[in-house]
Amino acid sequence: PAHRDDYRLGYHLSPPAGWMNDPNGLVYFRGEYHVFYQHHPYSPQWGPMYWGHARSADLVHWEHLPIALAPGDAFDPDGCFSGSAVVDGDTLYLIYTGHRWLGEPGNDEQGMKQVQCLASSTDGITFIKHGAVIDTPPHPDIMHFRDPKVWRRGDHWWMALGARQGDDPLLLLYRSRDLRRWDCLGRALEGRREADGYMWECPDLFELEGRDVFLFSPQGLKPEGYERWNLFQNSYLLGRLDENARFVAETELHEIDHGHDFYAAQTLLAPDGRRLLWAWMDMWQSPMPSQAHHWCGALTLPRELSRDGDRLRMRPARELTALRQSRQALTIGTLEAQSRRLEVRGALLELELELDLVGSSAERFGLALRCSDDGQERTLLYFDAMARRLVLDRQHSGAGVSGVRSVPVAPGQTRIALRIFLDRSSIEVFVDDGAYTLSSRIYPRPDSLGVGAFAVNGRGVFAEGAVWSLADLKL
Ligand code: DQQ
Repeated sequence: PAHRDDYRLGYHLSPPAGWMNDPNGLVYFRGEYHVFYQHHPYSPQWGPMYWGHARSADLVHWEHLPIALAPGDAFDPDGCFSGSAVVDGDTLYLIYTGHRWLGEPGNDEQGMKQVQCLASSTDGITFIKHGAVIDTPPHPDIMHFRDPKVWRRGDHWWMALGARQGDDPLLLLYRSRDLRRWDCLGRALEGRREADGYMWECPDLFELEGRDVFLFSPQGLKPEGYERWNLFQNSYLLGRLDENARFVAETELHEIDHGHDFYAAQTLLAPDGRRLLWAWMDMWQSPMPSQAHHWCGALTLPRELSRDGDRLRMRPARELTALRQSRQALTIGTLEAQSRRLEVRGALLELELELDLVGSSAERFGLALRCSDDGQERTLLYFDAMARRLVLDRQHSGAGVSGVRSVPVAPGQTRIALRIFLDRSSIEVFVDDGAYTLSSRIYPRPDSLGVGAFAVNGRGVFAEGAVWSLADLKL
């Protein structure tokens, strides 16, 4: 049987005990980054939601702080659902959804009441609740009405909210001068069940290099071909928020990460102008074997967002190089229809290398990660020449998990640049300097530490790379 700490992450945020889902209230306050998260402290299952809390001066070392919000008041009896944070003067404000079940807890059919609430703190640790500031949705048929994202624009506070009317999703906008009285500006964007899912959870709306980005987590979009993995996923549109507070989309819907476990992403604006993003590095319906050890859920590494035409790019936050310990060259060279174990071992590793497509003729070639010595476990990352795709295969990645995901490799592309972060129960792959990312949980045995390279039916060429062991901070 697995040991209690087998899946404990070394440098990713996860809850000390109990359950974690969405990142909330990402904010920079008095010289430190604060990350809050959806948290159920009493069991490793989703339940009445609390806000867990951690902070960091450098995005690498995190200090866990006391729970920031607990449900139980008249306006949030059954949960303090997702939301955001802003700083006004000396005060840190949290804006979140107060949730009440109308029937049996957990039964969506019997309905719910959701209101938007405000809380504040002057020390960044202890919060005072101020109750509901928006207590009625703009239409009586709207029951799902949640996840306020607030930001400053000109002399107003703006709020984006996810909503669902009938079976169609909505993005609502509000505006306020004082965070307390809010005017509804109406529907910034309306979706249709078929194309857009039935509810847009965790909206975020921000400007990035001259375009407006609408980031959201649609529920109810079916997997289609290589796109999407289950009914929940994380997407974005680029466009323009116009003078009438309408979001005019100028691109199609794009999935933001192409792994198995990435949901409810949110961003903050760092003091140096960078747009940083975190997501829940799990997914509703995913197997969660760490529940047996009384904890569950993790956040992704912080990522720097940038824009590349009609696409977003996500790079690991530059601060994360501080995790690097000993460096080793990664010299694989050319493999002729063979596989080879490398002189590298570890559960917490960063690997940087390039696959050279020009000299290669293999049907598939790439890396085998977190390999067990008995050949039972491995997580594969390889180029599939026929499909021209980079594939992340976790069919043999340990307890409970399965499934293959992939991203396209453009025709004419001569190299694939990879930067890979392995932690005890996760893999994050940054492809071609963040043009694509794949983030997935894996649950290999603690002794599955091997790294290999392989080429099937032909030659695989690997350019010289490097590997670092990463600090085990036991976050
Ligand atoms: N999780 C929260 C909601 C949000 C959902 C509840 C997304 O506020 O819509 O835990 O995962």
